[in-house]
Amino acid sequence: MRVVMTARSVTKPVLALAEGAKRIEDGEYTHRVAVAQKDELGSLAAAFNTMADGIAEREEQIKHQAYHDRLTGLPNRECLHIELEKAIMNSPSVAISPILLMLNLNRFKAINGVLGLRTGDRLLKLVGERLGSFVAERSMTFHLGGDNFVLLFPEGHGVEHAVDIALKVLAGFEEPFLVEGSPISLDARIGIAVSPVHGTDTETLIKFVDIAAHLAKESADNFTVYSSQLDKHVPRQLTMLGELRHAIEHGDLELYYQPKVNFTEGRITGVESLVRWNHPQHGLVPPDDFIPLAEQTGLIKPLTRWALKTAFAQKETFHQNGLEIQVAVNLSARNLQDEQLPRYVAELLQVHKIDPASMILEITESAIMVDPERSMRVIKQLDGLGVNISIDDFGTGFSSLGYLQRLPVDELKIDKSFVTHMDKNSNDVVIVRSIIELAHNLGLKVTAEGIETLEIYTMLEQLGCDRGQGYLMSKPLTVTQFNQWLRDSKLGSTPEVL
Ligand code: G
Ligand code: G
Ligand code: MN
Repeated sequence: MRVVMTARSVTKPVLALAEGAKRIEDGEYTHRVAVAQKDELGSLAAAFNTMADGIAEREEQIKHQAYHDRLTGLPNRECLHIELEKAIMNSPSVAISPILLMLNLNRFKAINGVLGLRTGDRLLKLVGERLGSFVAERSMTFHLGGDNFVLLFPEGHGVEHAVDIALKVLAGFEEPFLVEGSPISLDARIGIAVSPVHGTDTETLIKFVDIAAHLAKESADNFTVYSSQLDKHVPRQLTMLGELRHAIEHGDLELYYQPKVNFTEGRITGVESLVRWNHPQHGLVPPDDFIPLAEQTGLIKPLTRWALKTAFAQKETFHQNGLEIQVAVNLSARNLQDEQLPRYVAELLQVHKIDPASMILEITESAIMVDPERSMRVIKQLDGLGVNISIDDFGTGFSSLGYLQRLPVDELKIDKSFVTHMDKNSNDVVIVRSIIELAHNLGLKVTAEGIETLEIYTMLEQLGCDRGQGYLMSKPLTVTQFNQWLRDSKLGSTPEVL
């Protein structure tokens, strides 16, 4: 009897500790091990809980550093991208849309030079604080580094509203800043870009507000509204929008397929599908020219459904021809907010009688970060169907490892920016090697994209990379071209075909 008691009072706390360790491994740091005993196990549990706190705190710090400027503590450029993306997606109408103001300080370099870097730093902190007093609820100040600040008003009301804000901010800068008792006047200049008149996507708006801010530096006025391209840009986008809708409905889009080689087997075991638009006047339009537009206008939903439908049907045809290859489809940020998507995918799996694991859905890190909770729900449902999930452009986003662990991911795709110059840049090799190790430690497959030379192919093979994709093997091809390529290439032989 006594023996049993002792065994129990040891196993239970040990089990509690093991459970705690498992949770930490899964990226959950808030769990506390409850072991009340006053013996060694009790102290071990206490030490364990302190360790969990430490890890949680460090993860918070790392996350904070990734998204905040170190000097002012304000959200940084990465954060601006995410917040602007959110603001664009959530803008309720054309009349209520994001406004961006970018503020630069004229001759700030000279101030730094004359008064010293410490005073310069002190001033930048004060500028950040003063800007904070102009942002009401739901608007934000960002510090992009140096003397470069951005104000984002997610629910703006057009150009006049933006100018109104700029004038208020400029008036606020007429009051000198006090540094160690001395008043210092700063010459603030503001650039303005407003959605949707100047652009409807994150990249464009940030680019245009930057141009406007540069113009403001040279200008007699101390603010400039972006405009030079306005007249050319907007009508073109509107025409494109109508044409794109037509293209989705009438089949002017086409899926191209880029082979993915399996390094161990030395043959093609997958393809990534990439959409192209056969435009009646402009010829073949690359996705970078219309995917952002589709993403900002809701057209991405029918576009992605079209891509999924086409890729799944193609997968069935490959299978009927005895070709067992995994087919990848790209999803956009907005698709991860679409809670109907998993059901659509489930239907396609059923209609085409496809082995779910032979389909792989590529999502980018930044897409997940737009609304992590909702994305997670959609991704988990997709995973529940048995389809594979891949993180695209891996290494370019800022998702924490905690997220990665909680997502049901099957593959990481190393962004081509790390791969394409691996032969000349040893930093790239370090990054690529670390991503491969990280993936393998998490039990994931790794694909390297952007392989353009045999040298890089060999390096990746030696680093233990699982799969590769790039112009060395082939650029994206039409189905007909792909089938032909597969017959001609020595990478094409599949056991099923032989
Ligand atoms: O094929 P490149 O082929 O130029 O593709 C450029 C970009 O467009 C890539 O980032 C790719 O992920 C994206 N893209 C290509 N096809 C699709 C698609 O069907 N859906 C989505 N959402 N993005 C795509
Ligand atoms: O979805 P993703 O962003 O991963 O899209 C892949 C993109 O990479 C497509 O635009 C495709 O055309 C492009 N691509 C594929 N192979 C190579 C390559 O070897 N070099 C370069 N520069 N681009 C490539
Ligand atoms: Mn991709």
